[in-house]
Amino acid sequence: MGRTNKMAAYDVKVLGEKLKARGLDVAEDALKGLVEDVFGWVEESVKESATPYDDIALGILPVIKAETLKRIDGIDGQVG
Ligand SMILES: [Ca+2]
Repeated sequence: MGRTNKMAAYDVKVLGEKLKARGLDVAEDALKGLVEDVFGWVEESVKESATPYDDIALGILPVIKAETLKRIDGIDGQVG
């Protein structure tokens, strides 16, 4: 439960609605691919960047990615 808004944490329906508003009406498989690519891109960038300030993200990104993918997998109501 968020403290300042009514969105449930990591609610993939909210993410889906945001993408739809941008003209991206994506199904479960496409959303999984999108999340894999975005998180992969961020992780690679964190490792390659000269600044040490983003390194802290490396510890938490895999956790957020796994949680997000788990929730996306529930979109079609079946595992896989
Ligand atoms: Ca599924």
